[in-house]
Order: sequence, then structure tokens, then C-alpha cells
Amino acid sequence: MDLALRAAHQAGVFLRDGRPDDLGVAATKSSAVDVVTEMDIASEKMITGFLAEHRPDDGFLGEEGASVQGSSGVQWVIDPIDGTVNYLYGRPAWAVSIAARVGGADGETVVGVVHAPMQGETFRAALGEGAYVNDRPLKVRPAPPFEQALLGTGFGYLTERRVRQAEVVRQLIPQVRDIRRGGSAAIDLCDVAAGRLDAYYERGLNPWDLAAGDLIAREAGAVVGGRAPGDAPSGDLVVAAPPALFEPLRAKLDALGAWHD
Ligand code: LIP
Repeated sequence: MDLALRAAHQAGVFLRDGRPDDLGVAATKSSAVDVVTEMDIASEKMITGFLAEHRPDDGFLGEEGASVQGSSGVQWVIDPIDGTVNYLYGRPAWAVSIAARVGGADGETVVGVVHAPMQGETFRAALGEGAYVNDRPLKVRPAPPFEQALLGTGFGYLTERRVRQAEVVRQLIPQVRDIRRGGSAAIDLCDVAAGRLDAYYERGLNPWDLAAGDLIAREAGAVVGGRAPGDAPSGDLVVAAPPALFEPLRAKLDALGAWHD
């Protein structure tokens, strides 16, 4: 936890104070709007370098290419900027997300840190030890009636998937209080943990988007799952909500086909 916090804060200062005024797109991935900046790449190098210096036998999985098997049984799962498009546009909703998993790629997340420098907030959780923002304990909001729920979601970078996701939103929005699209899955999951959203769902997340926020939400009392009852959250679908809201939302999303393109 200490190493994750120090790595996240170090990267956060670099990203907040060192953002070039003329920041541009360094590369694209799945589509012309799935972008990487030089700061994503530099942040990941800074984080992996710091962690490897202190724990040289650990493994790494990072959004911008970090991929080290390691021999210690500990794997660091890193999103150096979650909310890259927000960061590119100078919008504040972005975060550094760092998780530690024990037991390899399918192991259990034991530490999660989501550091949001522009909000002045660091969300953290250790397995079985609760969730916090800065030093304040986090607890999910009590589940409201479904029609009064404030949901968060996000959209992919491929047109075909976005069309499908918009159709799910079209059918869902008359049935709930409202829907927010913040642009950072890690922050969305922390918002569920903090009671700033009643629930969050999204199709298409990568492990680095999910790992830290998943633990923080669960340690704050949320259920975090996937498409079918008992499914773990995955790229197919992530659903995070207080226990009494989770199953009604999961079932609704399953019926709306939110799990496929
Ligand atoms: C982002 C996610 C967000 C999703 C975006 C993107 P990135 O991660 O945090 O929830 O809707 O499409 O995947 O690419 O900024 O690390």
C-alpha cells in the first residue's frame, strides 16, 4: 500500500504539473479516437521504475505495454492515466490507478489505489481493511428504488460498440434518475464507493481500468460483478452497486443485452 501510494502520488505530480500546454496525441490504438499521449507512456515508465526499484521480483501489467511475469507472485496492474481523453482535453476527471494482485494474472487484488490529483483525492483499499478517500472511510450509498438510481457508465472507442451502448442508454434512461458519463472507470468505481453514484456499469473495460477501483468499491460495501449471477467483472460487463440494487440492475442490463456488441 505504501509503495502504491508513493508511486501514484509521484506520477500524479508529474502529470498535473508537467502537462504540456500543447499536449498532442502520440499514438492511437483500437481506433482514431483511442489515443495515447506522451504523458501516458512517461507515467507508466515512472510508476514501473519506482515499483521495480523497491520490489525487483514483482510482475507488471500496464495499459501502455508494461508486461513482466515476475517471480514473487505479486503482479502490479497499472493504468498510468485512466481518463486519457479527459487528460488530453485538460478536463479534470482523470486518475492514476495502481493495484497489486497476489497469485498471478488470475490472482486476488489485495491493494488498490486510485489517485485523482485534480480532485485532491486519493482513494485506497487493502483487502479486508475497508476503503478510504484521503483519510475518510468510504461507504456506498444505501440502495434507492431503481427508478431513483443515479448511474454511471462509459462507452468504447469502436463505432459498432458505441451504437449498441447508446441503444442500451436509450432504453435505460427513462427508468432511472439519470445517467452520468465521467470518462474514467476508476473514478466511476470510486464514486460508487463514495456514494456519489448509486451504481456503475460498463462493457469493454481492461484489467487496468478495473483492478484498483473494483477493490475500493467492494471494500466500501458494493457488489462488483459481471453479466450473469456470480460472474466476476470482466471486459464483457462490469456492474457495481450496493447489494440491494446490484441484482435488479444486473438483470436489467442482461435483458437489454449490455454484455454484447
Ligand atoms: C477509459 C475508461 C472509461 C472508458 C473509456 C476508456 P482510459 O480508460 O476509464 O471508463 O469509458 O473509453 O477506456 O483509456 O482512459 O485508460
